[in-house]
Amino acid sequence: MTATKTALITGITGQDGSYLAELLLEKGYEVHGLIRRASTFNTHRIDHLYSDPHEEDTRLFLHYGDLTDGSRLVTLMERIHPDEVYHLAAQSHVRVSFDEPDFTGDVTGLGTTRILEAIRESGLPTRFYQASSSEMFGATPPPQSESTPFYPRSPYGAAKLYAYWMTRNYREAYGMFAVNGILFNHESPRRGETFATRKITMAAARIAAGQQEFLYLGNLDAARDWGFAKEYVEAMWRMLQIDTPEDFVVATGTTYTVRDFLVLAFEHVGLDWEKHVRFDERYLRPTEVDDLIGDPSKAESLLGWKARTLPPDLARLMVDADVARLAGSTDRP
Ligand code: NDP
Ligand code: GDR
Repeated sequence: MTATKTALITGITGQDGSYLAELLLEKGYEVHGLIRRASTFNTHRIDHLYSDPHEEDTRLFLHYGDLTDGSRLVTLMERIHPDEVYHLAAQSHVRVSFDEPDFTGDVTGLGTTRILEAIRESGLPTRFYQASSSEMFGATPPPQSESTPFYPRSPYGAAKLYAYWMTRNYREAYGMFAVNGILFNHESPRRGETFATRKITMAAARIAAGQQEFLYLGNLDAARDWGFAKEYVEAMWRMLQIDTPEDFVVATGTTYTVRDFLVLAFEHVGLDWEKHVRFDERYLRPTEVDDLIGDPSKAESLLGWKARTLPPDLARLMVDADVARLAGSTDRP
């Protein structure tokens, strides 16, 4: 098949990058991904998409690179000439950002500037997607929309807010097609194992199988607008297909607490969560985001995008996937 368009995905080895790569390959794109060199393999989420680059019909290409290495990003832009860049790479863990604020600012904040500069330097008409976050709203009460004031509550949220404004600035200053997708939490069986939902669904599966007794968690009262990652990458793609670059909130419009999610996951395997969950203060954050509910009406009307999977189904599908993985019936992420 001759590729229709060429895309570069940073963060292709992450949860969203893997779903987006699948979507773009299905749409006929040639897909390039930025990966970090590690001493162990970090490509398990995309291994099923990868084929020998010597084969003629290969449309997925991986390149070593790091967001802290601006010259490498310039070289890759010149080599790949992408029509679209989806910038998903980041130090994405909010709790970890309190331990590593400097690193998080460098990668999650400045990393965006480096890639925007690489695009500007290239002079190409590349369209740019920035993975902005509901964490930028932080302490501002819900519902949160594109016009809600920002009030980040973590080094991660502050770094994302800097990247948000840099994206807007490159759009306004240089006329670049650069957009912010302000995505609320989205989860899946591919979610990193230290994020709350996945920690819960893995524990539910392991406890039900008799392989674990207790699950240690922090704040159970925080409320989040949780959707399904596989659906959210479709919204990213749609944002780069419209005529005028604009920023969009992507969310379900519903809210559930961490405790609600626990109930949903544990009930699905017939367990009483209260017998198994223990508190550990190490999972608390110095400043917490208490309540997020996105208003996705702009994405619904201008992108024709609407979340289909809500937290009850999301919790069940994630638990089912972890139960299957534990039983060895699938190793597919
Ligand atoms: P993940 O943590 O699963 O993936 C992060 C990706 O970034 C990985 O591919 C990781 O590589 C890569 N990465 C990290 N640091 C660097 C670096 N220095 N140089 C190059 N690559 C790097 O995140 P998600 O898929 O969940 O999220 C995607 C993006 O969307 C992130 O920017 C996140 O902050 C943002 N976001 C996520 C939301 C969510 O609910 N999931 C909501 C709103 C925004 P490696 O595999 O080697 O670690
Ligand atoms: P979040 O997701 O901080 O919203 O950021 P996370 O799953 O880490 O936390 C959600 C809520 O759960 C509470 N919590 C715990 N969290 C973790 N990780 N581990 C625990 O043991 C635990 N116990 C309770 C947290 O305090 C919090 O209130 C995610 C990331 O994907 C970001 O990159 C993204 O930008 C935002 O979602 C939108």
